[in-house]
Amino acid sequence: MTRTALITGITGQDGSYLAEWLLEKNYRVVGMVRRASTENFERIQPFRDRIELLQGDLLDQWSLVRVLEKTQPDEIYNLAAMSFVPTSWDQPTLTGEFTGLGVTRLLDAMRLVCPKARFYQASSSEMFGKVRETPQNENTPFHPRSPYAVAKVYGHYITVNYRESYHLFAVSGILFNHESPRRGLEFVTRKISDGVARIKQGLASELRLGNLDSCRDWGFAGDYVRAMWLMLQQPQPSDFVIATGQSHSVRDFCEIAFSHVGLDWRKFVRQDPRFMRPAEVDHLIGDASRARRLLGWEPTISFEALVRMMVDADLERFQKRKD
Ligand code: NAP
Ligand code: F7E
Repeated sequence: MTRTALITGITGQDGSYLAEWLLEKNYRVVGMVRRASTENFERIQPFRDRIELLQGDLLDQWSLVRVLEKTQPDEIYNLAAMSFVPTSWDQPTLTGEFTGLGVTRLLDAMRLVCPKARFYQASSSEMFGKVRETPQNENTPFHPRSPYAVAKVYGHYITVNYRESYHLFAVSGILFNHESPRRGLEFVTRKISDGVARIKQGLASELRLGNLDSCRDWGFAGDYVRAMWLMLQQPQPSDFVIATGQSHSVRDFCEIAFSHVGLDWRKFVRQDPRFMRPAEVDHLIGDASRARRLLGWEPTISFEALVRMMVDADLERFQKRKD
């Protein structure tokens, strides 16, 4: 029988990869989108005619109830959030509404309309923040360092709480940074790959960045959406860390990205205090051994291959514009 999945945040990086993965598995895929004066469907355009879109907003409880009533999903993937960390200092309460309370609204709607569905919450390694141990696993205490991360901790615990209180199949995936050519342009990896392509094409002469020392465990988004699906196929609901187990600095990313096109990053990258954060997360590295053991999940793309993939995609984008 055809299974139905509802994805909130389908227009985002992960939503688009997850929709593709579920379509391959013959799911009926329904995406929840918020109303905008101009459609923002670039990432889902290639398979737009194979999915259904319904309007709803994490801020509006009844819109969520209506979306669930119309969809009657077997699986719900809550990927929608205000996901850019710096913006969360400028809009802390709105971030709390979307990224934190929005999770409760969706869980309550599910409890009312489809309590037998399975629910995935997009939790984040940012919750570890000022890390208490290295590497971080499912039992590492949280110390969030931004309003975004604080909201994600709330979203994480409300998911655990609804599982324990109401016996919902609700799980939280604690995903470390994952990137791709579909990453938003403001995140550091895409900012670098886009900057390298611009410089290579003669469209820019420098790239201004913030903290070059911070380290992240970066993987490929296409690999990470598989882990989301696997979590909802388990006999019992539980939470998982998803990561590569390798950490690199922003400087490392620059070095590989620039050298891939034959340039020396030191000639082009400038540090700019505008991109420094009021409180930084210095070093993240995940231990995904539980996911390897129980889900059979493995990343397939190395850090170096990821950097090259992103630079090549941006170079091609600029090349196409020229042709
Ligand atoms: P993204 O590209 O920023 O996508 C976010 C999505 O949320 C977009 O589709 C956006 O819609 C939607 N959205 C925002 N506010 C909404 C609202 N009020 N109502 C309905 N939809 C709303 O994020 P991503 O990188 O794909 O990440 C997906 C999820 O995983 C997010 O929750 C993020 O916080 C979390 N996460 C990401 C990473 C990572 O490294 N990528 C790691 C851990 C966790 P619009 O197109 O209308 O803006
Ligand atoms: O920053 C440093 C910055 O914005 C990474 C989101 O998907 O992953 C993402 O959050 C690091 C930080 O991602 C610039 O200070 C230096 O230390 O790419 P980012 P993030 O903050 O790690 C987690 C897991 C999520 O859950 C989030 O939703 O790079 N950095 N210079 C810079 N960062 C940016 N954005 N721009 C710079 O110029």
